[in-house]
Amino acid sequence: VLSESEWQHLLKLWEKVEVDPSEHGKIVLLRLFHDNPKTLEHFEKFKHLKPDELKHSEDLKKHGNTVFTALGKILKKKGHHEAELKPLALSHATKHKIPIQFLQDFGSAFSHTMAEKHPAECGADTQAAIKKFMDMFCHDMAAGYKEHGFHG
Ligand code: CLN
Repeated sequence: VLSESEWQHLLKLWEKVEVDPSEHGKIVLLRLFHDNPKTLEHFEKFKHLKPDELKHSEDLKKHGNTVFTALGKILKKKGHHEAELKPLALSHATKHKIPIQFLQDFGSAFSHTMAEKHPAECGADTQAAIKKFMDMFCHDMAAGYKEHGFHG
């Protein structure tokens, strides 16, 4: 459970993200694909692109926007995100078949990117809050996965 001040740190950071969600999403996804190339294999639409094509892909920006818009909606619920997580757990478990480990890797890529891009809004307290938030997200997604019989 996150404290009110931890949520406030995250919401303050998110104001920076919302200035350009597609660019933030793209940078985090590129970092994730680099750190764990297996994550890229799950994307039919990206896995055949060469590194340089991926880097300049408008479609990746579009997907970055999709992911970060969803993540922002979840974050703003400050833990009361059952309704937002339900469809995500369903699609990522049964359609995309994404192991929970990949969601954790996404959390690391997200946290590192934020620390690099927004050092002023991303001190030790905020980084700890990001970790708590992503742990909560992964925990709740894993619970959703189990309901669909996926033990990724
Ligand atoms: Fe994801 C599609 C949100 C992490 C792989 N993902 C979507 C959609 C989201 C979304 C909204 C579109 C609707 C849907 O299918 O459902 N993804 C998120 C959020 C996170 C996330 C939020 C993390 C916080 N997703 C992941 C990864 C995983 C992945 C851990 C691999 C690398 S990052 N997601 C997918 C795939 C799709 C998808 C393969 C389908 C993309 C497509 O072909 O359109």
